[in-house]
Amino acid sequence: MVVEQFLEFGTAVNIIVGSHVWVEDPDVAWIDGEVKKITNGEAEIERTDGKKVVRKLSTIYPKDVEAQAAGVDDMTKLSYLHEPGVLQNLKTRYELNEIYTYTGNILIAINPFQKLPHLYDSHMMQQYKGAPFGELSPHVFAIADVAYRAMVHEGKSNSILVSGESGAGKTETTKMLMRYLAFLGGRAATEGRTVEQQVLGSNPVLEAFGNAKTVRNNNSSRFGKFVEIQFDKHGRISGAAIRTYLLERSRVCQISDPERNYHCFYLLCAAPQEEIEKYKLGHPKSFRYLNQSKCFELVGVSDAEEYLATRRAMDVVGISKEDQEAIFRVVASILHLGNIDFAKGQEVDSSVIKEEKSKHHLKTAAELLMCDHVALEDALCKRVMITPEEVIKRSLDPRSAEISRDGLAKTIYSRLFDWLVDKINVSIGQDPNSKYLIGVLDIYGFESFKHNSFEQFCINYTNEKLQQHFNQHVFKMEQEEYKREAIDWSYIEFVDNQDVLDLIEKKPGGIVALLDEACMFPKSTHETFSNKLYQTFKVHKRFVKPKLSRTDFIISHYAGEVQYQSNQFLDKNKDYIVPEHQDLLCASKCSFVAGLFPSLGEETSKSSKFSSIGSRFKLQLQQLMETLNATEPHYIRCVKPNNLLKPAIFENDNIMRQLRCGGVLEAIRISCAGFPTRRPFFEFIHRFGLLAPEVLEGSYDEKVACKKILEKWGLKGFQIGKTKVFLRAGQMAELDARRAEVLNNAAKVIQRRIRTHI
Ligand code: AD9
Ligand code: MG
Repeated sequence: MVVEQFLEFGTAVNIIVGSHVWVEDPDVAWIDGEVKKITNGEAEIERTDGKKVVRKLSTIYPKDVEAQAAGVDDMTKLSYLHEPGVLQNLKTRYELNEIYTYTGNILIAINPFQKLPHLYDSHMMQQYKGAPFGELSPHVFAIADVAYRAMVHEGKSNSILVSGESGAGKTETTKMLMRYLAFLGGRAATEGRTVEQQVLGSNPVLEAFGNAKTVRNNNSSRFGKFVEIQFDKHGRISGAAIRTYLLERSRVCQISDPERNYHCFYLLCAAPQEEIEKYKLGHPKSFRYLNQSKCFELVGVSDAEEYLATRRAMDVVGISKEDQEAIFRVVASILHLGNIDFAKGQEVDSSVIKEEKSKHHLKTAAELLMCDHVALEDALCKRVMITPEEVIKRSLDPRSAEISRDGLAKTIYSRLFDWLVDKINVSIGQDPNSKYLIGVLDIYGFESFKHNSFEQFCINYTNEKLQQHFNQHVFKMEQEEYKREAIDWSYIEFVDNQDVLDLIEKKPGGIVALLDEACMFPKSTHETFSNKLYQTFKVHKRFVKPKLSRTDFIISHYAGEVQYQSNQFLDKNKDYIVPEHQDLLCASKCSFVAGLFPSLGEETSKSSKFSSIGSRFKLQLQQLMETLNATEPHYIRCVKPNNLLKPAIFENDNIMRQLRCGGVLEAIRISCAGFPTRRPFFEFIHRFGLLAPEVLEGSYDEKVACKKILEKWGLKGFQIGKTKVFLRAGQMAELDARRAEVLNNAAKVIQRRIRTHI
C-alpha cells in the first residue's frame, strides 16, 4: 500500500513498507527505523534500537537513505527538508567538526566547546577574502566578507546579528567577526595603535568588567553589546562606537554557588604583590561579595595572567596608567565596602559599624575612594530627611544599612563600567565622515528560568524585538516581494509577535508604562502592580495570570511561556541614586571617583527625580532597531549542543528547541515553500536566452520571452512577476545544467568546424 503524505514543508513523498523513516522520541527527539507494516493510516516501525512502535503516518518523516555521508553545507540542499533531516544533517557535520551550516543566508554555528585553531588562522582569513558566498565551507568569515563586500560595492551599511542562548558562542563569534573585519579593513601596521587594534582591544577590557562565570557559561557576558565599525570611502576602518545594554548590577553584591562575581575582582586579587598590599587585598575568600560562592578559580584560566593581559588591553585602548590605577582602586574599594558589617546602635532602629574588622574595611574603602571615612559611615547608616521645618538625620537599622551599602557598591560598579565604555569610545574615536558602517550585535538570548525577574523581562523583551526584525526580513520582505510582483502565492503563516510587543511596550498601557506608573506612586507595592496587570490584561491572549500565585505573571513569548516573579520589579526599575551617596562621592578628592558622580545641580540633586531603567531600555532598543533597520542584516544563530559545556555531545532535543526559538525552522519552511530564486527578466534572458534563441529573434517582450524559455524546457511551478522570474528550489540548477550542455555542444561544433577548415 502506498500512502501519499504531504509534509509540513510542502514536499509530497511516498511511504511504503520497507521505507526508512524518522519517528519522534521523547528522549532523543527523532530516531530512525524501518516501516514493517501499514494499516489504516498507521505504520508499524522497527526502530534502529530494536524497539517496535506504531505511529500515525502523519507523524513520521521519510529518511533520506542516500544522504551524503558528510551532510550538506546548506539546509536548502537537503532532498527531504524536515525537522529530523535538519537535525541529522547538523549532527553528521558536528561529528566531523564542521560546526557551521547555512540555511540560505543564515549561518548556524554550533559551539564546538574545544579549540579549533586552524579554523580561524590567518591562512583561513586569506582564503575567505573576496571568495564568492557559498563557494567555500560555511564560516563566520564568509558572513563578514559578504557584509563587507556589500558595503563597499553597494555603499550600504550592513549589520550582523548574532544570537543564541547563554553559552552558545555569541561572544566568541562576535570576536571572530571583528577580527576578520579588522583584517579586511585594517591598515598596514604603522606606528602607534591603529583603530582596529583598539577595537579588538576593547573586547578583553569589557570582558574583564562585564563577564562572569555562571552555571551556563564560564565566561558569560552580563551585558548586551552593539559594536558599530565605521569605514571610510576606501573601505578602511576609520572609527568605532560601542553601545552596551543593561549590565547585570545585582551580581556585584549577590552571587550563588558555583557562579562567580565579575572577573575583574578575582584578577585584582591575583595581581602582583605590590598592588595587593597597596589595596589591602587578600584571597577572594576573605571578601563577602566573592565568598558567597565556593567557586574562586576558573579551570584553565590564570587570573594573574589575565590581570596582566587586561592591563595590556587597557593600554591598547588608550586608558592611561593613572586611570588604570584609579579603576582598580575603585574595584578594590567595592570589595572592602562589602566587608562592612552593621550592628544595632544605642538608639532605636539605628546602626553602627560592627567591630574592629569592619571599621578597618570602612577606613580602607574610604581611603581608596578618597573620601572622608566618617562621611562614608554616615552615608551608609543615615538618611537626611528634609521637612518644611528642619533637616533631620535619621538612622537606618542594620538591615537598611546593608541595603544602603549594597546599593552604593552596585552604583559605583555600574558607573565604572559605563565610564570604561565611554572612555573606549572616546579613545577609538568616531569618524564623522564615515561613509558606512558594519554593526555587530552580541546580545543575550531568550531566557526562561525557574525564577525570572526584571532582568529576564528586559532580555526577553529584547529578543521579541529582534525576533520581529528577523521575521520582517526573512518573512515579510519575502512576502512583500511576491506581492509587489503580483505573483500568485499562498501566504505562509508565521508567528507574528507584534501583540507581545504591544503588551510590553505600548504607550500608554503596556507593562513598561504600568511599571513606571507604579514606581511613581509611593504607596505602590508589587502586589498593587501585579493587580493592575491582571486587570489591564485580563483578556490579552499573550498574558496569563498563574492560578497559584497572586503576584507572578506569565507572558507567552514567541519562544515559549515565561513566568515572572514581580516582587523586585519596582526596585529594579528605579534608576535612583541615594543623594547621600551622590554627595559623598562627588566630593571625593580623587578626580576619577568624583568624575563618576558628576554634580547634578541644585534642583535635581535633592528632589530625587524619577527615571526608570525600563523606559530607558525601551528607548535604547528603539534606537538600536532604527540603526538596524537602516542596514542590510545578516544573521548568525549560535547553538549550544549540550549543557555540560563539553565537546562532542550533541543533545537532539536541546538543539531542536533552540532552532525553533531562533526561527531557523520557520526560515527553512518559507524558503522551500516559496520561490528561493528570483531573477530580473533581462538578467534571466542574458543568462538563459541561449536555451531558446528563436524566442529572441526580432523584437520581443521580455516577460513573454522568459515564459517561453521556461516552458520550452518543461519547467513547472515557476512564476512570472512584473519584473522578475521566480523559480522553485532546484530549478536554477536545472537551467544551469541545460545551459552548460548547450554551451558544451556549441563548443564541440566550433571545434569541429575549425578542424574541418584546417
Ligand atoms: V552568554 O549569553 O554571554 O552567557 P555566549 O556569548 O553565547 O554566552 P561564548 O561566546 O562566551 O557564549 O561561548 C562560551 C564558550 O564556548 C567560550 O568561552 C568557549 O569556551 C566556547 N566557544 C564558543 N564558540 C567557540 C568556537 N567557535 N570555538 C571554540 C568556542 N570554542
Ligand atoms: Mg557572551
